[in-house]
Amino acid sequence: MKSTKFIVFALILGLVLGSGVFANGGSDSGAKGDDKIVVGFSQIGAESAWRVANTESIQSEAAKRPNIELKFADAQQKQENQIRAIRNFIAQGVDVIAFSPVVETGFEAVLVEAKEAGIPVILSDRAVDVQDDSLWVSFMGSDFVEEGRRAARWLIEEGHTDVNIVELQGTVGSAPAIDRKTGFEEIIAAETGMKITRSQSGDFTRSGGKEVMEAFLKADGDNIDVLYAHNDDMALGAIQAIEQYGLKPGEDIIIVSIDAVRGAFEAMIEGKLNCTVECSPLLGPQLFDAVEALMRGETLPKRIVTEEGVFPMEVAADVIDTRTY
Ligand code: GYE
Repeated sequence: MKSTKFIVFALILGLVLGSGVFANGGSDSGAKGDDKIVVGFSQIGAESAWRVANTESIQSEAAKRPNIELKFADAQQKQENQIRAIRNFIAQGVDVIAFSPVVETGFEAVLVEAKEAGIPVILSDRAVDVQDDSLWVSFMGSDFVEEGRRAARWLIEEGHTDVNIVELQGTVGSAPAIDRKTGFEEIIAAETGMKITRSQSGDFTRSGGKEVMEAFLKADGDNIDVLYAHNDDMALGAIQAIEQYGLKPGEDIIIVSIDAVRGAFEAMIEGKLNCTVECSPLLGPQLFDAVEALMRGETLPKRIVTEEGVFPMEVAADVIDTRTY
């Protein structure tokens, strides 16, 4: 039923475009005989500095490669928009679909549609939770569980082991929010003095981080020793909330977050953020290397992990100029 509908739709679209989009799964960019690899990328949105840098990396890398045509869609943090974008890519007969899934679950049906249409799917940055792993060819991005562990280990190494911790979680149901919580909890489990007293989502945004931190402070102000934020943007929003509340971020409340974006280094130089764990958004080059390898008929590794470090405030001033995002 679905495939009949798809064929009818494809025929109509093919007639409208009249450009052989479906014949070679190639480009509809206009140039005759041009054999570009058409990649449909569904991005989550522009919720954080990390995401903006990730989009820039993907778009600028695509622009550098004459054999690549990128179709880019911004889902504004909504899963339904992502599903719609992926369906459009399938209807257009792109060669490869890549996307960064806003949440882990709920993508099964559309991934089956892509598979039935013979279009390989690469997961970029975030993973999906599906039974059938053959619905995607490769997942490239960070080890979020390890990032959570690194944040916790840094606190322990610095002696912050008798502390009440508040946690600002990322988007509910997203791979980084789930995994960063898991990794952090795994490490602090062995420390009886380290307790997460409050934990809520700030949706990975600066405004979300500020708002939730205000509520934490209102409820518990003097009993918060540490803030663990799943990304820098939420930590930066929380810093504002802490200052407005009359406490000193980085001193009265120790703050560790994840991403290592420029704003985090600036906050560390000002003494307001204590540590950031790196999560690189610069996935463009490896994404298009993978796309090209796939089109040459190579089998991609199922998992490509990004290499990353940890930056405490003491090194911020020395390192900031080497940061590119
Ligand atoms: O940490 C956060 C962004 O998926 C790793 O998404 C990414 C996360 C990143 O909004 O800042």
